[in-house]
Amino acid sequence: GRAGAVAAVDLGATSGRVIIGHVGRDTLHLDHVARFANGPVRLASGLHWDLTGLLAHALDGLAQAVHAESAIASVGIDSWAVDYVLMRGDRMLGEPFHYRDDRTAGGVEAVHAVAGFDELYTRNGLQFLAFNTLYQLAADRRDGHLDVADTALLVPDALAFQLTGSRVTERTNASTTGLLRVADAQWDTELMARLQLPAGLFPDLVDPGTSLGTLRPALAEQVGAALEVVTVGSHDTASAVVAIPMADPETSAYISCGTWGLVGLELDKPVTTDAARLANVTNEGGVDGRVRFLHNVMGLWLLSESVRQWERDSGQAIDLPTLLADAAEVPAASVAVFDANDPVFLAPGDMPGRIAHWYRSHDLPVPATRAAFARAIVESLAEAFARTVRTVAELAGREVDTIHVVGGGALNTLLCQRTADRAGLTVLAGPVEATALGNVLVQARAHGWLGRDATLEDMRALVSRTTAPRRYSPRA
Ligand code: LFR
Repeated sequence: GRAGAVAAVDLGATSGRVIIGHVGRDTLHLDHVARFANGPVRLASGLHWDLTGLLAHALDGLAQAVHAESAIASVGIDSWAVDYVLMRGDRMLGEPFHYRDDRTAGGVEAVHAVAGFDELYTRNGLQFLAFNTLYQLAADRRDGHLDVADTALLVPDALAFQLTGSRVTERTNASTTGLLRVADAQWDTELMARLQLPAGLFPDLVDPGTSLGTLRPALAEQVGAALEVVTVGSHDTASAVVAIPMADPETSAYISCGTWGLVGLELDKPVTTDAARLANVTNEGGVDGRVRFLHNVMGLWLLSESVRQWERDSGQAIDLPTLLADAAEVPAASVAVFDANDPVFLAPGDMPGRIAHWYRSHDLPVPATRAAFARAIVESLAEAFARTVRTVAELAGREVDTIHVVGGGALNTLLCQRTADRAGLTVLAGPVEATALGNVLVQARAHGWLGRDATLEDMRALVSRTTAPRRYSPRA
């Protein structure tokens, strides 16, 4: 069958990458061509993206990709959700805020004074997260930024605009703004009016797999090819879910585990019952209109941010595999579980200090060594994962027998095993690169390489044939 090559630009919490995907009916293979830093920048105004720097790195990476593989047909961009750049005409009004900036507390109050969480949940189906776009926009409105902006572009859409000049809003990412109706995945213009957000602030919605045209001529020259830009599940989690090799979504749960642990199910229809709202479970929009019924658990952020603090303290690099091997030797029963969902862990900074404070304020012993800390983090994540799988299954009325773990967390054997143990369910770990795979698969389908009517199930079957998951059986 026909196969071809596409490029993925994936912007994650610590790095951005440019990856080539070779995709066809029997082919699915990634080549990593470029990696660059993507940490938040602390400007005087708060925590920001460096979107301009990322654009330059992405262009360099695409030039390298074209150099390595001249037949690249298109590029797709994904990143984390909710963040956006304000524009006036073609001009960016400053670097976008990073969602871990704490300016949104006032935004939450302002929004809830107009529409309470119960009402919001029936309209948009989203779990409460203080950084959701609508709260960030309320903070911007308070600070006067919306007086000069005419458009807001979600981050992957903002990069696509820089590349092509096309202004769109990709639908899976739009579903995380709080401004999309869960019932029909269209803009909630009535809510926007009540929140005094300008009508048409976000451009028209498009689905994954839509062509946005080719690179602007100057950029095509720089990259060495007039690449087409194609939308993908531009919310990284939406792309990751595309590539989860679920044999049967009815009996499978998943954990997209990187910086965050997104724990949930794929559904055909949203569940916005009182019980789902009280459990704070979200209904985000997936590729092909599927629903990502999930809850955000803090994820490996707890570990990576702890490691960063210990490295700052000691001035020495910490080897993560060694730390995790030491953690595996610490008896599970010797560490207490903490609440991995506590919002005190959201902001960057001294993570071991905040975890120690959590233990002390709950009258529980603070882990005595770094290995014990790491073990406590793994146990607490595994417990939150297992509990959340039970919750989402119960809320959706499903019998789950398998948990798929994808993303970087699939490499963490201790976490996978302890999740299996605490859930009493089989864990299938991998692929690690689910997000990039989902990105390139959706582009390949748009090009007709998988058959135009290829379904998510067809794409997942291809993932199954080309990557072997690692199995963890629950232990007593
Ligand atoms: C994961 C993710 C989550 C979203 C969080 C913030 O990278 O996209 O799905 O809730 O980041 O945007």
